[in-house]
Amino acid sequence: MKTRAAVYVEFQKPLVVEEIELPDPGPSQLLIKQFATGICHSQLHALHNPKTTTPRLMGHESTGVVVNTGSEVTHVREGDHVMVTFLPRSTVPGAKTPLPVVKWRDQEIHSHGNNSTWSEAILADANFVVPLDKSAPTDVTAVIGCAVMTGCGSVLNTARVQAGDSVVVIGVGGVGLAAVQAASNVSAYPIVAVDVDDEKLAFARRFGATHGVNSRTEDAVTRVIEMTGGGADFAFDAIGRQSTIATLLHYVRPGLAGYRPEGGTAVLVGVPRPEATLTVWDALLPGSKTFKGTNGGSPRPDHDLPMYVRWFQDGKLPLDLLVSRRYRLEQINEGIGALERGEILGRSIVEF
Ligand code: CND
Ligand code: ZN
Repeated sequence: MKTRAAVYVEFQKPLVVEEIELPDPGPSQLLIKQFATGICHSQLHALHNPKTTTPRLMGHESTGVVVNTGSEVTHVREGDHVMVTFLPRSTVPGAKTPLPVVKWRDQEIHSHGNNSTWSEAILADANFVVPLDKSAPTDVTAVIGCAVMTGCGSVLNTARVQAGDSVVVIGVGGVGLAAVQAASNVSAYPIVAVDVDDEKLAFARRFGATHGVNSRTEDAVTRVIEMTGGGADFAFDAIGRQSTIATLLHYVRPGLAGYRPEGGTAVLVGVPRPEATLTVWDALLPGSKTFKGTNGGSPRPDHDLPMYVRWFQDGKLPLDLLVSRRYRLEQINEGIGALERGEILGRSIVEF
């Protein structure tokens, strides 16, 4: 079928919205007519990476309704509402998911990752599609597939933060705010948001941050060490810049031999540049600290994504606050530009 998508045609040039052609679903695939999709900072990294080949389709979180399924798809049916994510529901080591061959201007066009959701309709493998209860709204839930899964999952699954643990989240954008909310939901304390923007720090309080530190005007590491009495149990870098990676372990408390030998844990959530480095000597070794990465919040999508929908429905995850701006597909470059300039509180979405 023919549909309209945002196509990244040429390096560093604005995307164009044009017709693409999707093949019929293969046995494990399904055709989804989309409701909404999120604009994640990871897409900006990809757009600015000279290694990203063009033409290419982008986007990795969305909601939609199933309009057609392949013969092997059993967990959802035509008419079901679904969430699309970028990590698989199940993995057979070594096995590869076949990507659909999508055509644009009569040539084959590549998908960025397992799905490309900046499109009115998509063909996705069933492994990346999770049912969305029909009682849930179909717009704000579009950010569950990445921002929420990654941010909340990094706290719940990767770090396993417990009640009373102290947490610092550096960078409170779409992903960082979800991390703050998950920390709040497990009763972590204090929950310190660190950002370069006072408005974003104030916004983070609405997701459960108990303190805010502007790292542009204060020495954030020193402030967090003071607030937490020696360093946080957990620090999350939800930006991934060289400067934030380099300081991340300094926010975390050292272990104390003979008292509490294990140090705190730093989790890298933001996507770093491939050449990013970490100096391990003073930051890691003497304090017996742990440094971890997280791929999408170490999720089990079938379990985690519906849980986040229930959190929203129970008032424990304000997705209607997290989604602060809405665009049409034709405005995709406006949305990308606004995120780039740091103008988006939380996350923006494209509605179809
Ligand atoms: P978004 O742009 O919404 O948020 C970034 C936040 O960081 C904003 O609030 C900024 O004001 C703030 N900020 C920028 N520079 C600094 C600084 N030097 N110190 C403190 N704060 C700063 O981004 P997002 O939430 O969409 O994405 C955040 C990161 O997470 C980004 O690197 C993205 O690629 C990554 C990510 C990782 C994964 C994963 O699987 N690990 C999945 N999705 C996104
Ligand atoms: Zn993302």
